[in-house]
Amino acid sequence: MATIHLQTADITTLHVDAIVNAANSSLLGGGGVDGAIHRAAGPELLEFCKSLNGCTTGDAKITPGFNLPAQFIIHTVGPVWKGGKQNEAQLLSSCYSRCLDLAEENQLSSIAFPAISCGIYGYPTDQACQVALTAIQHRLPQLKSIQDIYLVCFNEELYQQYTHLL
Ligand code: AR6
Repeated sequence: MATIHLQTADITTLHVDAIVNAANSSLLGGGGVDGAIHRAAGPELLEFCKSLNGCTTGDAKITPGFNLPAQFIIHTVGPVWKGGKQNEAQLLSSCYSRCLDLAEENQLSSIAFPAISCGIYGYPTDQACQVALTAIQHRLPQLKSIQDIYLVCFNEELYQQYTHLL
């Protein structure tokens, strides 16, 4: 059974098989963690992403990590928070699930998630952490290659939320 770890870090520095990017549907870069990942991975990432034809909300696509210590980047598109009645929870859950699918398909053993949708997309942190944990815990029994799942807390509030829930 895979282990869930809480990690306070800049996700771009992690030596894991894959880091997850909270991207937008163009997959062509942006602010927040997306901007940090593109800066750290280098311009080859943008060139590669141009061939992917974007990504729909709740889905994910994998690329090499280029200059990152992580071997792969799994780009997922979280929902924009619109009050909670626009299927946001299901879409956010799908992001975590699809990222785990891609990690398994590529036989990866470690994956690190940022708090998808919790920045620019405005998802309330407490609810997003609950959705993330439920989605991951639901999948734990079926995971074969994944051994370590890192929930990366970029700020203290996130760390407190996850600690409270775990
Ligand atoms: N390492 C780990 N976590 C980080 C880092 C980092 N280096 N930088 C930010 N975070 P956000 P979203 C946290 O806004 O809400 C982009 O423009 C941050 O504190 O990056 O899904 C995309 O292109 C927050 O908890 O992603 C999209 O347009 C979490 O990562 C849009 O933002 C997610 O915040 C996506 O918005």
